[in-house]
Amino acid sequence: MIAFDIPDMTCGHCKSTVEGAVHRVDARATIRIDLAAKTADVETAASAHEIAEAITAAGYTPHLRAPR
Ligand SMILES: [Cu+2]
Repeated sequence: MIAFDIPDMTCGHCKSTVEGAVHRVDARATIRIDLAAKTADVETAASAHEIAEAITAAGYTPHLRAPR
């Protein structure tokens, strides 16, 4: 699992924008977003770098957390 903090994600619209960005990289990705905690957990075959770039291109600032 790849875990990101995305502090500039604030509402349901942000959530769906980030989900869409991840799914454009990997349509089979599973993404779990906690808006209160401003975190996104992603299960994907894509690399953390690819996912982070897509989220950045969508206008957000992902910070990779250490893998758990
Ligand atoms: Cu928003």
